[in-house]
Amino acid sequence: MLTWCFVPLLITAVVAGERSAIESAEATTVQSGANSKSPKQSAPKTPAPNGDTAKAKSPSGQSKSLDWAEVIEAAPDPAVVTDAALRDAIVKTGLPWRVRDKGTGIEMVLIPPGEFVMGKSPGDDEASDNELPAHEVILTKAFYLGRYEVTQQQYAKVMGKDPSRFSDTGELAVDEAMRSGMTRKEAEQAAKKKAAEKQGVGSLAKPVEQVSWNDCDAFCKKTKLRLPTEAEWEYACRAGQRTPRYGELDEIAWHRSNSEGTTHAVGTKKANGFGLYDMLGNVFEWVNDYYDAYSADEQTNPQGPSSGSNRVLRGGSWGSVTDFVRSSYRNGYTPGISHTKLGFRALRTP
Ligand SMILES: [Ca+2]
Repeated sequence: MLTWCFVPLLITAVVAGERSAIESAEATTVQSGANSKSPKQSAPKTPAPNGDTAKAKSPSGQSKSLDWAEVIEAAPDPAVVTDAALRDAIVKTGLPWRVRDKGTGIEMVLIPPGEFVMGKSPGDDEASDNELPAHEVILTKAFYLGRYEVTQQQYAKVMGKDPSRFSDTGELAVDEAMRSGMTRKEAEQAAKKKAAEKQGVGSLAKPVEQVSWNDCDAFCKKTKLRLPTEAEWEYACRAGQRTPRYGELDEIAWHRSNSEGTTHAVGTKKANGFGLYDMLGNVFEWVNDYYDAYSADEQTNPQGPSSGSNRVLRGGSWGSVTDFVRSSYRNGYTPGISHTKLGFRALRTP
């Protein structure tokens, strides 16, 4: 695993560049260099058996059950969670690894407690000043995080509508049909028919976009889910890695140079070491925290600033230049704004 190294801090105010409205908000920053720690390790334990049960046994023999979820796979799959230390940390929680939230159908994986260095990765020359100072973060509680970005179908099921532009039922599809000579009514009917034919696949498996932070908050309040904190998001994204990205960019992420100007179905790029897809790219993900500069202090279960005007966006999008598509990249944006580059991922406390 990676070793801890110490880094001096420096804080520099940076003014956002003039790109598009969202892209300019993608660059308000701070930074440092640092190192790594992976989740605390323990000796390998015998994993709980896979199975369709609502319980998993911890190494101590304790069973924990979840009344809100169905278990898809009790123990972490070594082909997905390839790092033995991460698998041990997952098993040690006594909680099932891969579950489905009964209320929304959202598939989630268990992220175990651990420690990591949050902020600029060592030697990351694409990092901005707002990723500094890198600082130690301790997360003491396990949580379940959506394996994929929330999809259009999942969002519509809860909120009664799909605001996404890149959708067979969205305004873009209707606009295009009208340009080919259909009336609005005909275009809307055609879009609806196409969506029904592609139930669960195609554009319905694309991430929801054109959602504001407020929209995501409303979704969470209706579902007993919540947005991850900024620290939970980065810890989950890194999956024990201290590198700028958890894999080779084009293999893991849809971004400006490979997306052809649109979102893509979730889970079509390679997952990270926790089995999470599209943490980088596809749509930016709103997290719960207000946006502000980092502190150098070690923090335990940080919740972000207690007040502020902007909320944090993470991970870059289908429209982002490559330096935004990194594990430590961050920016703040007004919580009422929606955009085709903005979506989210849901978290559930066990
Ligand atoms: Ca994403």
